[in-house]
Amino acid sequence: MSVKTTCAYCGVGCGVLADVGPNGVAIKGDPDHPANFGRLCSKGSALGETLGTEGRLLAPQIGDRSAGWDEALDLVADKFSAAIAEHGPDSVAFYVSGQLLTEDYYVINKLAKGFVGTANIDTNSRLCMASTVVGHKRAFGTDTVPGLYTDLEEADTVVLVGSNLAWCHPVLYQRLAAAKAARPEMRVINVDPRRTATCDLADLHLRIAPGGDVALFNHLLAEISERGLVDEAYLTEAVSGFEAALDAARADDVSETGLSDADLAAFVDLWLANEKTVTVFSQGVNQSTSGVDKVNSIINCHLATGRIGKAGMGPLSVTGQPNAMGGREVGGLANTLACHLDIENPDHSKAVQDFWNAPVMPAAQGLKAIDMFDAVERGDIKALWVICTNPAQSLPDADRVRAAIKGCDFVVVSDMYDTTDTAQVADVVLPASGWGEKFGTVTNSDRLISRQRALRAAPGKARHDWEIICGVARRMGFGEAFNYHGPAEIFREHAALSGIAAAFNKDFDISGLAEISDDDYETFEPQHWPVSAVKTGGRFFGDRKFFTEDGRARMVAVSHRPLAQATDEDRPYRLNTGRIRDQWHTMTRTGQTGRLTQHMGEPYLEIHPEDALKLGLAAATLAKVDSPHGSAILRVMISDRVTQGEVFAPLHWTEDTCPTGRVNALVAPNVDKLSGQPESKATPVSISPYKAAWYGFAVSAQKPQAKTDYWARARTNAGWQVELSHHEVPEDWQSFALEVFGLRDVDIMSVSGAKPGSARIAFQKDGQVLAALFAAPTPVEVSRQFVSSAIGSDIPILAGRPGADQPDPGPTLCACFNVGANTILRAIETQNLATVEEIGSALEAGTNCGSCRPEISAILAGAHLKTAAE
Ligand SMILES: Nc1nc2c(c(=O)[nH]1)N[C@H]1C(S)=C(S)[C@@H](COP(=O)(O)OP(=O)(O)OC[C@H]3O[C@@H](n4cnc5c(=O)[nH]c(N)nc54)[C@H](O)[C@@H]3O)O[C@H]1N2
Ligand SMILES: Nc1nc2c(c(=O)[nH]1)N[C@H]1C(S)=C(S)[C@@H](COP(=O)(O)OP(=O)(O)OC[C@H]3O[C@@H](n4cnc5c(=O)[nH]c(N)nc54)[C@H](O)[C@@H]3O)O[C@H]1N2
Ligand code: SF4
Ligand SMILES: [Mo]
Repeated sequence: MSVKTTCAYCGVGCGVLADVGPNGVAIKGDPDHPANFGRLCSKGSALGETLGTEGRLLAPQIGDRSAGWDEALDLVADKFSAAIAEHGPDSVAFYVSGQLLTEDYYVINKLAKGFVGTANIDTNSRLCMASTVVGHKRAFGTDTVPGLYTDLEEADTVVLVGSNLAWCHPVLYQRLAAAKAARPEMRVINVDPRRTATCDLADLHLRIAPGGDVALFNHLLAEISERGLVDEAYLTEAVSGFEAALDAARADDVSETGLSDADLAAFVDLWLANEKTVTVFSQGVNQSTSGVDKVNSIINCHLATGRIGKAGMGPLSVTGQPNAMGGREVGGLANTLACHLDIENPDHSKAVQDFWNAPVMPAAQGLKAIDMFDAVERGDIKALWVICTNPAQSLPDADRVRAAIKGCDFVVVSDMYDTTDTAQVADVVLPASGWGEKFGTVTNSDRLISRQRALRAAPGKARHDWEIICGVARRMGFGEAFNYHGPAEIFREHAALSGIAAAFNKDFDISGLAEISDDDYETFEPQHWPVSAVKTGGRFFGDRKFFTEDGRARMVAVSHRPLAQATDEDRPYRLNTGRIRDQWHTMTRTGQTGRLTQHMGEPYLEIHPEDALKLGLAAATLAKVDSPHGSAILRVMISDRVTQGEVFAPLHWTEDTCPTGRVNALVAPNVDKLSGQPESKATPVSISPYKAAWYGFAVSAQKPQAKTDYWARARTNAGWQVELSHHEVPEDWQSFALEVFGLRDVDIMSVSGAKPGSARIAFQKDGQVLAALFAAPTPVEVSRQFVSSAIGSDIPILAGRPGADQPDPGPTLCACFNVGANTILRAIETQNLATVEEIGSALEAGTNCGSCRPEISAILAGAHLKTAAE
């Protein structure tokens, strides 16, 4: 049976065909889905491998014990009701997620805003899309994404700003790559301080100074005017604020971009050469103390030239999470109301209250994420419910946030796992169903609503989020409003409410779906909103009408502001953070499959060669990174992909996978004053070598446990691996290793290593390797691939690498066909391969999901450089 569903991860929102068979779930891209037309990236293709129930929370947890649902839900309802009765509705808070389905998201907002009567409900979208939401509202009057994905393909110039599309929106990147291959005259510009995989497609890479984006787009606006390319007729008819925006732009200092005159001129020329220009932006723009201004500086240029609302042009904010857009529709943020209505507008509030038949509505906006956890820390929040997100890990100043949550009187977490940093400090953990078990709708970056469908029942007693929320709501006495039979009923209610919102001149109108039958909801095909009697699908603003009071778009006068904190002698490096190709956030799901952990199995600090030299950091050693908020220990990756003075670290590691790799322990909680979104990419830090007495690498069939200063654990195809390091050499390697592996009664294959700090030990039973540890005073040089694949076999593992007849494949690049970097390099050299396509034909690498193609291309470029130098 093939089930049509939507991918669990990014905002591209790819359609998936899942074939549920006796031996597991086979995943394919849905050829008919308008987001991906059959493509999937490495994460999407591996969805079937993440459905295991190992480690899943199977029953509600109260403290350290399992409990029944009635007891747990009664407790949650009682604690929330008691706090509200004693301290008022604003003494409770909800912190939710852009990974909830629209139906879940709608009911939790209805509960908080309409029935508890608090706007203290915020979401991880605060860390993600909040700046765009405010920027859109300032420019358009509503939070509207004007264009469609097809605009990217039709554009002649595509500018990517603060967006590593190749790794973070891989299928959209592939659509762009295919369009560029078909029309090589298309130009791509990448604006990013780092040289990322996305540069593979770029004709021009602007290595902008962190935070320099407003100055860049202000320069562009000034040049648009200077060169007489302002669309005067468009401005007269449809836009206000041009003069002030231009004055501010002219007054700005372009040197803040850190770019050369030649780069700036090339950028302006390319932007202006083609009317069909799309500017794509994401976290390099949003996660900034100037985030909202960055968004408006981009939109200003599109408005000044009238390049919006038509095919192949416009600003395009790509959303991160699968339902970031849906969250905006239901009014998931503390400063928004359902269906793009305004929480502080009494008429809007009254309309929603009447529709919900709700007892109370909050009069003002609630606490935004950072303020919410400050209030938790102060003890102002007496009961907190965290759903589908892990704030103790993903918020800035994460150690402090974790302590605040721990100190809160009553904390509930709804998650699929109870091992998350937040669940670990909660009073009650409720088992939620996850992707493949739950069903409802999500909306992607181009307003496409698609269905997620269940492939199987949730394990144990896990329940759907909407069921859990309604269970609590009923127990709090709000039964009538929360007696839903299923997601279809919730969807219909949401769609009906959107019709009421539309009467207030709002864009989000899906009232055409308000009477969708259960059957039609079941078979619902992906559809772009709006869906109403007036308009269905398509672009916005082609009619030159905006959702402001006077119907005109607004250009906003913005000026460059420096980053919140300057680097100085004590903290001379700027820490940039972001994502890697094959992991999703805190890895609770992508970390379940060895296939995805083989690309990058450990957190790292990317640092420029000159800086590494200055600091005495050798490749693959460990660095200690400090900020006033906390510290981290990270593997040193020396590379000129980052510029001097800037370092980059990925955000995915947690207490459970690498306790010293939690980068948010370092990140300062500075926020954009308008959006409340934190500047997660620009914290000043100091860096020093971590003084390791030894380094280790271990593999085992069972999950290893370590107590060393540094450890990073990941799944492999045959079990687990752990990287280790400590400031002291263990007294006895053998007992140390047995403790790490939790083994007893095993055969010791051999022990060697006369030098202090070095050892090679393997344990086996019945001739099969169960575990092995390699330790050395310098970073361990065994082949990770070989060693981890030896688990469960009788291969002589202690050699640490394959025999001469079986060359070491090196770190996995192609996750689909398990092809390593060394294999690719060897094939290039021995078979004289010159293109990514030729490598694909020879090795299959890069021929399925294509996520690794930019990296294969980088290896090719490196190999050719080497040949040229020889
Ligand atoms: N593989 C993978 N894909 C994902 C996710 C994931 O966890 N893993 N998460 C999803 C989510 S929720 C999101 S929000 C998206 C995020 O998608 P992206 O925004 O593409 O990802 P990031 O890596 O956070 O940051 C993008 C880039 O911003 C750059 N940057 C930093 N500072 C500046 C600056 O001042 N100006 C400019 N112009 N650029 C800057 C960084 O160097 C980085 O390369 O990815 C989604 N897709
Ligand atoms: N330094 C730094 N920090 C960042 C960022 C950055 O770029 N740099 N990016 C920020 C951004 S853009 C984002 S979006 C956040 C993401 O940060 P988080 O939202 O904290 O990260 P996730 O790992 O996605 O958390 C989702 C949780 O929900 C659980 N879960 C999955 N499905 C379900 C479900 O159906 N129901 C329930 N109840 N639980 C479920 C998962 O097991 C997981 O624990 O991180 C932010 N933090
Ligand atoms: S690009 Fe990858 S992660 Fe994003 S929705 Fe598509 S398959 Fe899923
Ligand atoms: Mo995000």
